[in-house]
Amino acid sequence: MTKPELGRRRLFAGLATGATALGLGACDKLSASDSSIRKILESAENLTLWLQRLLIGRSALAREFDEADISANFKANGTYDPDDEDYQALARNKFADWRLEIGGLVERPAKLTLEELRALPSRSQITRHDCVEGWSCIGKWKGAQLGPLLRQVGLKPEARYIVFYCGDTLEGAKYYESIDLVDAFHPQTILAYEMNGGTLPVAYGAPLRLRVERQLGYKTAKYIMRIEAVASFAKIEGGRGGYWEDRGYEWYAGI
Ligand SMILES: Nc1nc2c(c(=O)[nH]1)N[C@H]1C(S)=C(S)[C@@H](COP(=O)(O)O)O[C@H]1N2
Ligand SMILES: [Mo]
Repeated sequence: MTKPELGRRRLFAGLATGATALGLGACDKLSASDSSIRKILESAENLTLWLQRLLIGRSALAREFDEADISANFKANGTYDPDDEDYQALARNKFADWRLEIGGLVERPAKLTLEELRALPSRSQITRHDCVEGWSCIGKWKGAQLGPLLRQVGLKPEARYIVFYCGDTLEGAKYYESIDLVDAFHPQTILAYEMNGGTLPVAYGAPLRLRVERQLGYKTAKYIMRIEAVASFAKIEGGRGGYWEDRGYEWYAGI
């Protein structure tokens, strides 16, 4: 996979130069009134998305590793023990009462138990998790592939994004995330219920977390409670498609 990596590095170098040319440091916050600068940055983000899809391909796999590469201590980040009452009640009962709700623009809304999820087409993968903070860990994940599950519930033609609603609250807001249908139907996009050969621990998102392997860690929603197919995420929470996106991170976090 050297070729895409080269392309990617060159691309990011180009984008970084673009941001510098605009006189923006990494930590500069854009005010809502800086709409022209915002538009340039947003078009740069779209460029990242489309160039990556062009260079790397819509279904190319993220690199997979060997058992020997698995990190001895996978860092738990963000929420690692939700203190939300409803989550705690579910955890106390070992998630026996937990159901994954699937709704929105689907033909057959569903509520699935963990048992039912485990019976769906699954995939195991050893991948590297890259956090935007600059650390990486390698872990082994097993879960239900999102694509077949979406086919089972039947997406309506207007559906363009899949939104994941989580059970944890960070500074007063529930965590949530979204991906487009290219990533949703990618073979490595799984709803993971196992990590490193055992049941997914609470610290890593029990009972179910998203693995989307060609994007940064913040896209990998932990503590998933509900999935919704939508035409647009403009009216959800802050309107930018995710908890961290609403606070300034890019919606497309390709790596
Ligand atoms: N529900 C939820 N999902 C989340 C987060 C969170 O705080 N809450 N943090 C994100 C971030 S920034 C990272 S790097 C990864 C961390 O996953 P880990 O704890 O398995 O390392 O989860 C992501 N998904
Ligand atoms: Mo992260």
